[in-house]
Amino acid sequence: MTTVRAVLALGSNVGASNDTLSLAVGDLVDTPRVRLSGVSPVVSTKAVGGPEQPDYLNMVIEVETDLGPYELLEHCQAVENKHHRVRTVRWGPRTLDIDIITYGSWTSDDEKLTVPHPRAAGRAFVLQPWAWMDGTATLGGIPVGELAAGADDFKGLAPFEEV
Ligand code: A4P
Ligand code: MG
Repeated sequence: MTTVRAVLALGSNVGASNDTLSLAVGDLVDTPRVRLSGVSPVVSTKAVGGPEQPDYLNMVIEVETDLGPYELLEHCQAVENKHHRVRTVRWGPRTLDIDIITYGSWTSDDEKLTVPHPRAAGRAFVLQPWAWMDGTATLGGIPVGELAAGADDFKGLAPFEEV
């Protein structure tokens, strides 16, 4: 059986986001077919794109999985649905979003599953937690920490602190 390392990005800006993120990580690995191999800190981020909306909490995890890429997408969407994800406007507020950022060295330009995630390389809310989780990570051959520092939303990115 082939095992692949995948990087997943989680985001939430509706409801008890910090709780949702930690429950979602538990749900994602609540199958022997997905094992957790890395967890980033949670960051508080300004919404990028979409309508006026609350700040997000974002984080990144790494998993080892024998699910195929489309099976992993279905699994991520089932966890989003469990956390009452409702799709209204594009880039609108959400209880939970889970994106597949990379899936081993597999690439795809299918609209249903584009990998690496087409917008990840320009988003500090994905890149910076990823760099903190894995200082050796690269995307398109460039260190993710370097990409994060060059992203438009890098300034003001802060670790989440519980109040
Ligand atoms: N899809 C294609 N490729 C992928 C992939 N690599 N991972 C398809 C996951 N899904 C992928 O996604 C729409 C469709 O994309 C899915 O049906 C799937 O088949 P969605 O989750 O329903 O909608 P979405 O997330 O609103 O769309 P999109 O375009 O993926 O949005 P983004 O690019 O993920 O942006 N600002 C901050 N600070 N933090 C955030 O987390 N997130 C977004 C969403 C915008 N601004 C944000 C944040
Ligand atoms: Mg999404």
